[in-house]
Amino acid sequence: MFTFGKFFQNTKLTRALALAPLAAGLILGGCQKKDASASAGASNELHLYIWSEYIDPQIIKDFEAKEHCKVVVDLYESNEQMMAKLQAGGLSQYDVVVPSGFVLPSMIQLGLLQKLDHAQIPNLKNLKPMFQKELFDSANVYSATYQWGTVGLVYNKKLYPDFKPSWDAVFKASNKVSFIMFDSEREMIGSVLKYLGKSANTLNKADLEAVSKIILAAKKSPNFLGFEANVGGKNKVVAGSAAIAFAYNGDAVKAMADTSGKDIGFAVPSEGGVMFVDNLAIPAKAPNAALAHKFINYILDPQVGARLSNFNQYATPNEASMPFIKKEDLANSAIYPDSSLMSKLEPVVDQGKNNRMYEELWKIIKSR
Ligand code: N2P
Repeated sequence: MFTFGKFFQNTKLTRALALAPLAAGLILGGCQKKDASASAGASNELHLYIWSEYIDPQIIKDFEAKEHCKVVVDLYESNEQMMAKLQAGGLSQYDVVVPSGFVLPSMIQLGLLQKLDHAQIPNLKNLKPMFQKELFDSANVYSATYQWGTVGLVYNKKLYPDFKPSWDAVFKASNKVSFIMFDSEREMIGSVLKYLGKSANTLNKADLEAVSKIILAAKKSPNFLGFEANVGGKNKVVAGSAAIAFAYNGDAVKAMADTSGKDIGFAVPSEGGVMFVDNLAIPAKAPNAALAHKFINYILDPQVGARLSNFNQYATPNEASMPFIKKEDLANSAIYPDSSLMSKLEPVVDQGKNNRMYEELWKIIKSR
């Protein structure tokens, strides 16, 4: 069980070990060169490939100080972008990636990830039981949950004073406000399916056709400003260059706090929406898997996990972090959905070979 005493003891112990004047080849820390075949310069570096705006920079600094290493951060804006990069040489460039649960099975199947060594991640036990046995990767064989959240609409109250929490706020043809749709295949399609009262994971052809009709009609609107992934739409709404956009909840809630006075709002529409569970994972050919395991274990520390969620304003999957989460965030249903919102949320799940149906639909949506 976690106690402050143990936390400080461990920290001291780690420092003492790292500073001990041992011969370089005998040091047990994670940052030293441990394998002669490791690529040059990778010996004391962790290459983290993560969504933009998804980690407190201080967490990275603290990890660097603890492990006497350098963390090199590269950013992506969507699961699709991350997977394409891994498949185009990135597999041996990154030590840690952060995929959503619904792409994990495909990544595992494609051989993009390596199994986690649980002996090196004792903090896995801190995850809430539901995340230790989650839908996407039961028993955390390849992944450890990072954060979870929802997709909804972020809007600028000055540009959209009569906003109502419905997907109609975007899709009603008579709307006169500028809008941005989401460049995230499954989450965009899934959100429109919820608008139609369908499962976000349906494979029913007629339902999928109805989705493409709605999105293609919206694309023709003079108010459509394009597709943006991750924080792209949120940034335009904050800047006042778009009235409304699809956004992940944490990014929008954080924007509301960071830009107070700019009148930003967020809601998951009343018809319901999709949720995601993001995970830490190690690419199959990671140059520094030992340090990657240390990083994952560090993130799962109760205090560090709380710091992560308190900064990001995404929900923590870490039970041991709960006592350290800001009270006002715990009470905020946009971060920790209450039971009425929860009943309207559906996690996007992998559909195996049938993922192809969404891919084909998405190609049509993007190309027309
Ligand atoms: C933070 C990234 C949110 C993650 N900007 C969505 N899966």
